[in-house]
Amino acid sequence: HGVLRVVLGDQCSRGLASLRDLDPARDVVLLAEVMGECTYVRHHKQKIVLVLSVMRHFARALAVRGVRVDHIRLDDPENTGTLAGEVARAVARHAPEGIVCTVPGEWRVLADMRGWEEATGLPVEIRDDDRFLSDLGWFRRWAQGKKQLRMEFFYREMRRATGLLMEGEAPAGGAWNYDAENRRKLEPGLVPPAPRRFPPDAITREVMALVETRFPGHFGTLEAFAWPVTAREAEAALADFITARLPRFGDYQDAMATGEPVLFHALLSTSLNAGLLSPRACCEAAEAAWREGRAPLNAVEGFIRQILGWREFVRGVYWLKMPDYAGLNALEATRPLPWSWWSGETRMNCVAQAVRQTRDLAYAHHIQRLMVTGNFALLAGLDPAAVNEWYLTVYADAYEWVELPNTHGMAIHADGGVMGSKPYAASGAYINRMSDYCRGCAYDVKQSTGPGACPFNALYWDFLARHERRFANNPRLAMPLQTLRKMDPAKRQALRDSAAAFLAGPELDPAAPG
Ligand code: FAD
Ligand code: DLZ
Ligand code: SF4
Repeated sequence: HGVLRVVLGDQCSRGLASLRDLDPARDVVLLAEVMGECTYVRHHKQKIVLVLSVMRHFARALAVRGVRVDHIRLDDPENTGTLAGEVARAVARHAPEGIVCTVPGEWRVLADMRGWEEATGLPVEIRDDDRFLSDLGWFRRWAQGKKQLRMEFFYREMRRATGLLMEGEAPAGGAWNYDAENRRKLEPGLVPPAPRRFPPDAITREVMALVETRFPGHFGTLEAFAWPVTAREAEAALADFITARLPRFGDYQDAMATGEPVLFHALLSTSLNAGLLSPRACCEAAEAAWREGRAPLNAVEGFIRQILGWREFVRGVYWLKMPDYAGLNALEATRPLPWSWWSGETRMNCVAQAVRQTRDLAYAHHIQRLMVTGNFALLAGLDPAAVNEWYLTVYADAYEWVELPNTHGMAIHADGGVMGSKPYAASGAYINRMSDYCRGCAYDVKQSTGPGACPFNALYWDFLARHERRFANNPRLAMPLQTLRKMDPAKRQALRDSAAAFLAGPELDPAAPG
């Protein structure tokens, strides 16, 4: 009668808190594949394959080490379909003296977990998830009394606390942030190296077949599935990134290019978020590459900032602000999601590229998420709940703790400025500067009004005009707002008419054709 140790699909880490004092002679580890977790949003097929395959590989690795594993498969005829149901059944099977879990990555699951004690009549210990570089109590104290939470200041504290890229008390190289050097467009002739792929093994192939039969209507295709599904594969993916792409990660961090979905990005978020890779290992590998002269400081600092800064910061914001955070809608946006976000059928080439790539890979890099679909959602005033659901559905790395602050906060400003001091609104000129998409587009990025004009242009001015009063005192929007105020009224009206015509037109149709 040992302890029942519950491990969720994104908790498949050797050092997980709830596995730490495991007694192999007495305890049982429960891993449960359940319909409820596969369908609370209609996840991309690759995400379900990823999570279930990671669970199956992890269960096998634990069993090999002599741990008693109770692994419930999705197609087990007795499967109740919920985590709570499977915990109850496991309690009946093993009669443990208690249950030990680790705080999950979503508020929804934590609320459920808090009910397990009453449901089972057993003590349930919910341990902090310490697979992060910061601690939530510390974040809460750091945030206390601050009018605005700024990632940059949090990040500096984290650099000091961890010693990463520090030279004594000073930041390596003399500056905290080299973002200004990270703004290059992909030059013609520069071909990014193909990232290492991890083709499905027998276990993954079995899960792929299961997912095709059980979730045929879910978004996405499986053909290109190549994600790491074990810790060993994730380490190989990290090594591949550090040698092949990190040196140019900084320069091209904001670039977008047709047919180049990855560029010099890491492709590590699925592994980090599922628990196959530790954030510290990623940062240390990058720092070592710099110290040994294998990668420049702007690249290494930029990469470490994403993990040590942004990733930790969004998690802090999520747990600080939930559950109210999810319901915020500061800009009172209500428009339904256009069907083209599922079909990829839109004349806007940048959006079509992002959606089609997302369908095939369950991946888009940060600038595509933020400045193409995110920017579109912001400017067109798409309903935040629908936008959030889309982002949580379509990316293989999406769990609410990281998806929600990025979407709600960074991309669409639904949180009214908790995450960022200004909305990331941009016209077509930004996308044209950072990508080659506009060359292949049916719309003209140089035009602002009329049916052939890039929709981002009129939408941008329309957005500012709609929210002119709200942003009147925002210093970071002072310049464009002044331009708007000085604009010839006829021009301003033409922009607003163009935006209105676009928003009422077929591109925004929420329903599938036919
Ligand atoms: P790289 O660009 O190579 O970055 C390296 C690592 O840094 C990533 O693996 C990731 O762990 C971390 N990172 C970078 N930016 C962020 C960020 N803003 N927040 C948190 N971690 C970051 N990331 C997710 O992991 N899950 C999500 O559901 C998610 N949803 C997003 C939604 C929107 C609207 C936006 C704008 C961003 C979102 N991001 C999300 C952040 C970021 O886009 C992805 O982490 C990144 O694209 C993953 O690809 P990569 O591993 O190649 O990242
Ligand atoms: C995402 C996911 C999926 C698709 N399936 C399962 C599952 O069958 N069993 C499980 O324990 N976890 C799964 N997960 C991950 C959970 O949804 C995740 O733990 C929560 O979203 C909290 O991050
Ligand atoms: Fe996107 Fe506008 Fe460029 Fe077309 S012209 S690709 S819609 S930014």
